Amino acid sequence: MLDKVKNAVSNLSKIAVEKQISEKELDEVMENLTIELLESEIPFDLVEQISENIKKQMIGKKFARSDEFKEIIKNEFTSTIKEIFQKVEDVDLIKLINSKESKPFKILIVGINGSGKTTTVAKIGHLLKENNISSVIVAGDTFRSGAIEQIKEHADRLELKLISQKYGSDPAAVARDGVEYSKTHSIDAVIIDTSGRVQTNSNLMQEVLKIKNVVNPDFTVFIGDSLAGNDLVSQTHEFFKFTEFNGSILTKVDADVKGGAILSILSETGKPIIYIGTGQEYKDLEKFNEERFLSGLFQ
Ligand SMILES: Nc1nc2c(ncn2[C@@H]2O[C@H](COP(=O)(O)OP(=O)(O)OP(=O)(O)O)[C@@H](O)[C@H]2O)c(=O)[nH]1
Ligand SMILES: [Mg+2]
Repeated sequence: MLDKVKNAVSNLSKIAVEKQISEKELDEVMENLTIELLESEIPFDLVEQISENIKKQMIGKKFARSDEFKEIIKNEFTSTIKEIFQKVEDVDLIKLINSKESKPFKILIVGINGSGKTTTVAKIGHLLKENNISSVIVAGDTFRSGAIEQIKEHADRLELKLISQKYGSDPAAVARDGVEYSKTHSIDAVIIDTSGRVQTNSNLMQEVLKIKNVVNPDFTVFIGDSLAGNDLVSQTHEFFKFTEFNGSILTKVDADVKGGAILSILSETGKPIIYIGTGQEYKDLEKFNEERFLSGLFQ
């Protein structure tokens, strides 16, 4: 992860140890570093902040060893990223569900089309089952053709009850059915899938808001495709504005991710990444590990 960042750091350290670096030279070097950091999809604000801090510590200094300079960069990255992590609350979905007294715990899944919502709904159903939490799935995508069959297949494979209506029906009504069913059958959790949308598609955004108003979810999860790169920043921003989601799940992290997107989501919203999707199987849902993310940056 973040190979580009590693290269930038190592190039920069070669220059600095050769001679004492002037402000002008430093500017040039930092500009290159900035470009490389942006290419690794680290959000602009953070790149600026990191670059400024490194510059302050660098001007006029001559380093005895290249390691010394690498340390400065590493420390600067680590402390900036740790600061972001510290602002984000730590959420354990399983604990949240178990601590809710009145059943069911309602989970609403939102995100743009193809981001991995339906797959993640199934993964969550599987995870809850493993934790002895009963759940039903709501086929809240009544819009895209094939969506109901797709989620039915997952529900059947997981042996979970699916609440659905026909195509074109009101997703908020289907979600309400799911909640009512759960109440009468003492089900612990309801997982509500929704239709994919582009973040500017206001009709679909209104649809999500209606579901929110009708069922009053306990936890709204934004599903972000980690391969969406910089577009993920604007998606996150738009969805957060409309839905005020409580946390996100980043999918497709098993693919070649540049990594900066993870920081975008956290710094944009201050809301936690509760899981990451690491494959297409039900078991491929892992807790996001901050320490592992950080240590991966400077392996
Ligand atoms: N490799 C990998 N593929 C994933 C992951 N999550 C989802 N996918 C794949 O991404 C594709 C889209 O997933 P869906 O779950 O259908 O996405 P969606 O958001 O429900 O899409 P729409 O219903 O069209 O809005 C599928 O081929 C999934 O198998 C993941 O964590 N890793
Ligand atoms: Mg779907």
